[in-house]
Amino acid sequence: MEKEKESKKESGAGDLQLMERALELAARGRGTTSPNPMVGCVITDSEGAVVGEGWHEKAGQAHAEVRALEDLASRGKTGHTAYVTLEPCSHFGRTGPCCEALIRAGLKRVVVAMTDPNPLVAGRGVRRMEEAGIKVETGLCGSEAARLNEKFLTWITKRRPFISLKYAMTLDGKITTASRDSHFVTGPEAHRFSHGLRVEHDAILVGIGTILDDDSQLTARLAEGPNPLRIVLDSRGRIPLEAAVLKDDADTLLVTGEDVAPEKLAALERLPRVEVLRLPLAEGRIPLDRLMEELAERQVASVLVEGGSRVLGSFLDSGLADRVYAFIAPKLVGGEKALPAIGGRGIGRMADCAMVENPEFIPLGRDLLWTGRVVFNKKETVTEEKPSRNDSSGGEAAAEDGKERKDGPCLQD
Ligand code: AOF
Ligand code: ZN
Repeated sequence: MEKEKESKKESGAGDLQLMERALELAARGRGTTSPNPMVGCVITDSEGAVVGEGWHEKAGQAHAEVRALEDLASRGKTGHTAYVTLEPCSHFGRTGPCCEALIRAGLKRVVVAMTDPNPLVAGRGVRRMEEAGIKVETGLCGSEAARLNEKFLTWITKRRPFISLKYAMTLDGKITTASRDSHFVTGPEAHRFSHGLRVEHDAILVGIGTILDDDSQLTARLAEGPNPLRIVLDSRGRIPLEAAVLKDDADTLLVTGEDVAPEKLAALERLPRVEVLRLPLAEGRIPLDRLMEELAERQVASVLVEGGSRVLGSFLDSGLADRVYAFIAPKLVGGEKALPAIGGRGIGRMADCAMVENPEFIPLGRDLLWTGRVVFNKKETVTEEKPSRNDSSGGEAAAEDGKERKDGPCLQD
C-alpha cells in the first residue's frame, strides 16, 4: 500500500515543476514570436502525468494551448490540468480563443503564471474558464513569466517598444580612449553574447556617429536567428551611401530631420531594404518619444540601443530605458576626453538617479555582463549602513501588470 502511494507520487511532477517545464517550452520561441509573447503549455492527466506539450512559435501561428491540445489528441489521452505561462486568450485574433479550446477539451483545472495585460484579454480568459466550471489558479512563477515576456508586456501596456541600453566599457566607465579608439574593449565571448541580444530584439538603434566612426554592419552574424531591423539616427542625413549598414543583409530605417537634400534622400530610397523616416526635429534632435510611438505601431516591440555615448545619454535623459546591458572589461584607460558609456545631460542629484534593479551578473571570458531593469523616479534614501541582503537574484521582480502574485520559487529563464 505504502509502495503504491509512493509510486503514484513519483508518476506526476508537482505544480511548480510543471510550470517550470511550461516556461522552458515558452523560451523556445525566443527571437521568433515578437510582437507576440513567448508562451508554453503543459497538460497533465488526472494522475499528474504529462500528456501534452506545446509552445507558441511565431506570431500568426497557433498559440501554445492549441499546440498542446494537438499533442494531447495525437497521444489519444484525456487532459485534466493545463499549466500555461500566460492567461489563455479570449479574443478572435489571428487564431481562435484558447480559453474556449481548453473548455471544449474538458479540462478541469488550469494553472496560469500571469494574466495577459493585452486589453483584448485582460482577465476575460480566466473569467470565461471559471464560468465554464474550470478551477483556475493564477500566479505560480508569475515573476519568471513576466521576466520572460518583459518586451511584450512593455509594448502592450506602454504603447512603445521595450528599450535596452547596451554598451561595452572599461572598469572606469569609458567606451573609448582619449584618442577615441573604441575597438576591442571586451573580448570574443562578450561579442558573441551581444550578437545573441540582437536576435532577441526587434531592432538595433545607433547614432550616425557610430556609423561614421566604425562603419558597423549591425547584423547578428555571430548568432543564430533573424537579423533585427537596423535603425540609424541621422538628423542631417550625413550617412555615406556606401555605409555597411545600408547594404541589404537586413532592413534599415534611417531616421532624419526634414531638411535633408532631396538628391540624397532619393539616392537613399533607391537602395533595397532602406527606408527613410523623416521627423520634425525637436531642438535639433530626433524626437525619441515620437520615434518610439511610430516603432510601436510598426510592431517593433523591442529596441537595443547600442550607442554611441550621446545617443545612450539622450535615451536616459528622456527616461526611455527599461533594461541595461553593461559589458565590463577589466581595463582602465582614464582620460577626461575618453567618452563615458552614457553621455547626455545626465542626472543632477544622486538622489534622483535611475536605479538598476534585479541585477544579474554573467561572466563572459575575462569580462562581466551586468544587466538589470532600469527604474526611474525611485527615491532611494542612501544611508551609511544597510541591512545585508543576500537576495539579488530577481526574486522580487517587478510585477509587470501591477497585480499581486502568488510567486513560488522557480527557475530563472
Ligand atoms: C495565448 N497563447 O500562445 C499566445 C497568446 O494575433 P494573435 O491571435 O496570435 O493574438 C496575439 C495575442 O494573443 C497577443 O497579443 C497576446 O495577448 C496573446 N498571446 N495567448 O493564449 C499564446 N501567444
Ligand atoms: Zn490564445
